[in-house]
Amino acid sequence: MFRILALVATLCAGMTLAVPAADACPMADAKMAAAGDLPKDASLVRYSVEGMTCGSCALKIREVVEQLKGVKMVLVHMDGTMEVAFDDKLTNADAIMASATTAGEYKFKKV
Ligand SMILES: [Cu+2]
Repeated sequence: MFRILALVATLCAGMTLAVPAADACPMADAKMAAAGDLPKDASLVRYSVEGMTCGSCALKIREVVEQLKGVKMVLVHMDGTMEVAFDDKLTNADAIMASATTAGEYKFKKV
């Protein structure tokens, strides 16, 4: 039990933003994906993301972008970056950014 609590604390501490102690870390039970998990046969685009304040922001953006046809995988990192693997026959970097913008008050820039 203590090991699980320690792991959750580590995940929260790894995020760049301070989470109020009373709030549960929203990323605690989210599977942490790494860039190495991106599909090799897809095109890859990377964006900077402004305006994320917590793990829920990252999850919300990911859920929106994942809906876009042609998107294969979305990684939103709390350091303010997003990586998207996509099929370039079905979508493109501009369409991905346009869909991400509908997630809320976030600013995306291709990097
Ligand atoms: Cu948030």
